[in-house]
Amino acid sequence: MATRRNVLAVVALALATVVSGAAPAVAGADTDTLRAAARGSGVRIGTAVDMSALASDADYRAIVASQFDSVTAENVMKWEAIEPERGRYDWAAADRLVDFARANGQVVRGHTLVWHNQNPAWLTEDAFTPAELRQILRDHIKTQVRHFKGRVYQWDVVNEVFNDDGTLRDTIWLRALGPGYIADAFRWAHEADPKAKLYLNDYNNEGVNAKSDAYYALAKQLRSQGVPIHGYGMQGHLGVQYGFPGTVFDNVRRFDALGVQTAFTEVDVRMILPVDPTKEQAQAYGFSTLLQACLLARHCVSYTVWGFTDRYSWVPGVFEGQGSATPYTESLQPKPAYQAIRNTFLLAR
Ligand code: 9MR
Repeated sequence: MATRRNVLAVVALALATVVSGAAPAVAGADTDTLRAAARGSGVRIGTAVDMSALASDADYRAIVASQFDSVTAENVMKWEAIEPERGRYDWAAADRLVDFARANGQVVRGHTLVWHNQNPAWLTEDAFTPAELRQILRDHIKTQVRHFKGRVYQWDVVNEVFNDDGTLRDTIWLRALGPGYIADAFRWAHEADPKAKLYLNDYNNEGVNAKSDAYYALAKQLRSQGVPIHGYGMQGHLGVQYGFPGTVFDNVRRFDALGVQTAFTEVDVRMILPVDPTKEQAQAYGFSTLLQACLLARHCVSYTVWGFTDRYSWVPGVFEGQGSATPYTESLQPKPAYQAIRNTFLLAR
């Protein structure tokens, strides 16, 4: 693909472009939006969508529709939202997102089928036997994936199943079912929609480290056993105060070599407030670093920001004194990070 051949130029030029803020000229091309800049790159540009903002905020809605060609439900496809009581499914909000995406020519990433967080009380508070839990997990995965069959193109099948040291996270699933629950989850999802691409997904797994080593080993093992796992998702929750992992491309490349797709699934780059121009430039560099790794890889297919505006970002509510983590300000003005994402796509043309 021509785009991927040209992409080496990105590495050399992106930093200078990010710093100068100048957009590279692309003759005759509509490059006004992120989505237009990404066209032909082989990488989808996505955002997480807050469904109450989508319903109530027309400016927010217009940006989702115009700037992105992929969407992820920030919350409404999680277990507590989808199956609030055992066997009673509520598709309304998730269906609204899927319909919105279809109307705007966008694909949908499904997030998420198995997680230790945002589960309904009936699931976590009742004492089920291992056999019951296995049945519950199977029913949930099959019902949810079947409902969205053909409308959700990628699923985060298991989310955050490893600790940072590479050991498996202690969850109700691991305790009751043992590590085999991961392979089972992929098999059940695949049975329900054989065409959907099925992903592992986590945070702090962007560079080469103990956690991403564990994922690499798991992906290799599952592939060798014929388990239908197709993708490795890196959330990309970064912070300018920590610097950025230098081995992201090395990491992505080893999954490339396994024949596994990769995606950046929840990118945001927070900072300690107040905002200043240096932090904003560092932030732009962080966004662009992950996108460069994706553009350089053969099988990196999407890059999603976890909310595009500070108006609705999850960050200030969780990290006290931090914020400004997204590419648009609260008043929906694009930041240097926005320009950096756009320019990085344009440089890869
Ligand atoms: O952005 C989501 C926020 O609105 C929820 O309150 C939170 C609850 O855990 O989940 C946030 O999204 C998370 C995502 O689903 C998985 N990776 C980490 C994200 C940020 O916490």
